[in-house]
Amino acid sequence: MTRGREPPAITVTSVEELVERVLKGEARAIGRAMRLVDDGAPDGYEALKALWPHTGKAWVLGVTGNPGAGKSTLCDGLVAAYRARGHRVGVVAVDPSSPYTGGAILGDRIRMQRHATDPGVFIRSLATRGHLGGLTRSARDVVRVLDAAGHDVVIVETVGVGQDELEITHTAHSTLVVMAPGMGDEVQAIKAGLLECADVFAVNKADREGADSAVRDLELMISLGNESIRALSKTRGHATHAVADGFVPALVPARSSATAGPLPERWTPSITKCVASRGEGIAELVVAIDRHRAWVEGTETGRARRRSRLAEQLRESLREALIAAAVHDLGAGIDDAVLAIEARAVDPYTATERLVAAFRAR
Ligand SMILES: Nc1nc2c(ncn2[C@@H]2O[C@H](COP(=O)(O)OP(=O)(O)OP(=O)(O)O)[C@@H](O)[C@H]2O)c(=O)[nH]1
Ligand SMILES: [Mg+2]
Repeated sequence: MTRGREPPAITVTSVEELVERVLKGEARAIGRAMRLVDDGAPDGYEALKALWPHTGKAWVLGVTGNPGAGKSTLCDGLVAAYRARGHRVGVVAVDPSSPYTGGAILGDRIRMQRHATDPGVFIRSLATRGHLGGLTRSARDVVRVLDAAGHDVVIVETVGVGQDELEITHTAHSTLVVMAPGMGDEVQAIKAGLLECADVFAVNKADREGADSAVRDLELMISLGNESIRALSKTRGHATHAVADGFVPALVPARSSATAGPLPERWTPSITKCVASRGEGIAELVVAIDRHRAWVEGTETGRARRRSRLAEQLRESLREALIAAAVHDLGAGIDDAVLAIEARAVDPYTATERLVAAFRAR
């Protein structure tokens, strides 16, 4: 992990002390806890256990979209807007380390530089390379540390290029997808998986030509509903999570229902035009995010969505733990099974059944 602010090393004698200092919001303790958590160190898990009762207060905003769409510039504007409200803000910038963007971390830092010395803002970069336990887990746990440390809003910026990055949007309560005109067919240019995870759209770089047509394309896509998204997803081989998440866009203009009136049973993504580099549209974007938060917190569908994310996370960690336990307990039995399968003495299906039975019998 690379560090947003370089905290001098701190000496803590115990996990309890570290946790206590994180809860007080001490930047150096937060940095230390994040490193432990990111490394998957046993102390990191102990800290997370103790921090858990203090989490659940932060609103986690995922910000994603194509490389260079203006995500970091928008994040910078959002941080300023939330700070103006008196909120403490955490930012987790995920560097894709991909050929798409060479210096994302550098770019993110520069873009959010003006907040670097604000004690109410904690910026942390996560590199995608070398994450044994998975980037999603790492991002989620780092967000939890920021949450427990008293940040009211935690923004997670990721480039929406890979499955990992898409998965990260599942750690967020609201997902903002940033698009920019001038990439040809904008809606086509963006991944179908990204389209369907959007709660709020920002059409950034509205100072450029093509912003209005990008908005129209999005509106059309939203009004056509899930079918078009699913069709698009299929052609691109993405799994769809939309239905389970209660994302079934209604046949109404996108912008009207999502920003005013009583909360709808089904969420319709809103679209906000922005010029992030001039701070334009940020206030409207904050309103749109507030509205989505009100929906998640105020409707049964919204609450069910939050719960299904928790269930998903629990299943995932259960899967990891069970596999580790099985591999540990069955040991040589697995190697023997591989040899037997190779010799065609047993088929892989029966071998699996036998191994499961052996594991259960222990
Ligand atoms: N014309 C125009 N340029 C913008 C706007 N917002 C951002 N930019 C510029 O677009 C470039 C990319 O902005 P970033 O905020 O770094 O974009 P990003 O999506 O975070 O990029 P990556 O993290 O590298 O994927 C920068 O040069 C910004 O100054 C805008 O509203 N209009
Ligand atoms: Mg960026």
